[in-house]
Amino acid sequence: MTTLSAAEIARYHEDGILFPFDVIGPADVAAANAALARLEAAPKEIRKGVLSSKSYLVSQTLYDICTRPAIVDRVADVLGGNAMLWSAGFFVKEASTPHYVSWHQDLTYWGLTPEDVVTAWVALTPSTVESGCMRVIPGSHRGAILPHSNTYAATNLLSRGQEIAVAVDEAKAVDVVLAPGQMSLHHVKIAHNSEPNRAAHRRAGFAIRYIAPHVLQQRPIRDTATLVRGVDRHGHFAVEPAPHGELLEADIEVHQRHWREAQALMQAEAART
Ligand SMILES: O=C(O)CCC(=O)C(=O)O
Repeated sequence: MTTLSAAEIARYHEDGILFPFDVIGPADVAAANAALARLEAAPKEIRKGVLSSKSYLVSQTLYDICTRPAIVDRVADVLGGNAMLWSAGFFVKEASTPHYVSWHQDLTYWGLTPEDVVTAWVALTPSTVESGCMRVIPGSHRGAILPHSNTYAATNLLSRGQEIAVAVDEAKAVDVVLAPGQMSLHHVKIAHNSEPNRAAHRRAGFAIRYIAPHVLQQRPIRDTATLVRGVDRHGHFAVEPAPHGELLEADIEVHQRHWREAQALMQAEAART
């Protein structure tokens, strides 16, 4: 078992961030990058969805990574023992491009309560200060959800360009530098961002989101998840089927059902703000 020590668990709850952990080897990193390339080459009408949400529903390779003990054991430790896989998607910045991620807190938009939600961010290429690694404000998850606004900035990688609408004290920011195959764990309410990639190589990360089974989805959507550790005594999320291969039609259909519903809800919510 790749469990966390009591001190590491305490540090996660104190800081809202824990890294680095070696979780997948070079062959897995290559397989994950190949899976990413397959999704990037998928037909336009499904591409955005499979790259940004529940990617493991359409790829056995990605499902395998999301269920790896090296990741799930540690995730379960910070979630209190049981863990469900809720979503996963890629954050890709090509070499020397202006794309960035604005300061935000994930919980603002996800409708999940309580806050027992964690992201395992797995580096698939070097994630350095130069290539625009994630930056976090340790401890910010212990404060309130800050006001956010939708900027829709063209080079913002977030779907609505959502951004914390008050000043963030960047002097407190910590660079989450990761080598390929390493992961960080970040709390759903921690303030985080990332700058453009100034390096000569692509920066790619696979952000895998996990929840404790008692978490509830408050938004009006039939949400789904996959139990990956322990027991689910709550049944708050419909059970997801495991994928049967790589981008197979039946798996894509399962994925698209959820994606279409999520998109419709997001548009309705955006129209109200
Ligand atoms: O990969 C990045 O630069 C940002 C990742 C992020 O916002 C997230 O995983 O919640």
